[in-house]
Amino acid sequence: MYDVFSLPAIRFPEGFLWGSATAGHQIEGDNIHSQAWHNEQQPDFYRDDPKRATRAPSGKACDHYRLYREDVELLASLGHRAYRMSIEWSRIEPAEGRWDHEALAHYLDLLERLAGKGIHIFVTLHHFTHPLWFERLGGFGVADNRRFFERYLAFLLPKISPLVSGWNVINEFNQWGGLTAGPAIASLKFNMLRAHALGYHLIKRHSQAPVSSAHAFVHWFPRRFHDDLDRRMTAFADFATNEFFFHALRTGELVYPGVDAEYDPDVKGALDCWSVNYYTRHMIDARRAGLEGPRFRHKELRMIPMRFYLEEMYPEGLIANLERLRDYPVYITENGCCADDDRFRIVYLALHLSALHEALERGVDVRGYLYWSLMDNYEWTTFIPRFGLVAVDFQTFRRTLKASALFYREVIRDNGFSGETVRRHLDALPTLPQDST
Ligand code: IFM
Repeated sequence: MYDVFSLPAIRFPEGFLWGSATAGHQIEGDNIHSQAWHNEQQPDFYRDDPKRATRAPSGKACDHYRLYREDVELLASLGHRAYRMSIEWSRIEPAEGRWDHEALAHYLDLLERLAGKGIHIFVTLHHFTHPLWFERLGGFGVADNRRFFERYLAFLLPKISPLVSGWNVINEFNQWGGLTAGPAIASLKFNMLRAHALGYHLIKRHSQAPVSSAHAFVHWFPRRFHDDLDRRMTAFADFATNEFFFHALRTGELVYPGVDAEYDPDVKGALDCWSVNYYTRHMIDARRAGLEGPRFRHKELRMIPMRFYLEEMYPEGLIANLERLRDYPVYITENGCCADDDRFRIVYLALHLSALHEALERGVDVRGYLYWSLMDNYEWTTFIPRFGLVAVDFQTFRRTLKASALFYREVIRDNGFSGETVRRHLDALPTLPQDST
């Protein structure tokens, strides 16, 4: 364990943007026209969990669609100056070509309230979910379907642009398909790069605010550091999930293992900043079919009562990876942990913010940090991983501040912190149970 009480005092640059992030489907509730909602109703949804111990449908999630006014007040009371949220395409266009003006008015009211509090708003235009009708047409898997996304953006962007201070066209598509090579996955990734570029150029017609797509930056490392095969496969994993994306946006070259490279001038330079979501590191084992290794046994501590892929904390990964992104300003658009013991979140925050500061000192132009997530929410198939600074009771939807929210509020107020700040909010270091599953 690190000694977070002895961390040296750090201060971030003047004007550094502090805040938090959420996504529509994970907090709003009743997102009934989306493909995700539809999938959650199918018996097949429980195939990996026949006893329904961990999986659950999103249902009312945090009931944020109803409680958004209170949530804006909450954000402001916690001192957040920036907020990343997504707009649900399936609410705005529930049936093909039919616009729901009430849903649009809802989002405009939310954006106006946030702006009224002086909060810098980052909007994600596609955060994993889209209308069921679009999914049934093949979604982004069909290249020609980009025209539906284009039509939606052409409707939405002029209306919301004056209120938006930063854009993510698509969330984390760089990880889709995992560590597979070959034509099917390459074609999906190329489609997504082109959908990103389409969004980028459309936004530019309406907005001066910086545009990117949020990149899930996974830090891969070899199971056996001396082993050539593990190291080569680690390089492959890094290319398949990270580098293909950076390379395409920098050069316009769409390169992926198993297919001929393509060149698309619209993709080249289609970004104003890097938008980085960073959580943990992941082990690569060349001798396993899926390549993903286990965790180090001595680090198999459980932060929540289920196996979860985001449990191996590695703050240094922020430094190593951000150093690869020196050519544009960087926003951390997600970073967080899902421990039940909130004290661990304070440790996680203290270490990751220290690492982030070190990346700044090494010359990376980091402009802001958005913690994932403002509140406990729906983690796609389950409510068990709790990422929130604010606890949500999923029966009553009551919000309760955690100690980490107060720690983070002080970090924001002081534009930095020291080991002393940590001590004021953390009575003792957390202990985590060893994996027993
Ligand atoms: O909850 C997700 C989010 O939707 C995308 N990034 C990772 C988070 C934690 O798993």
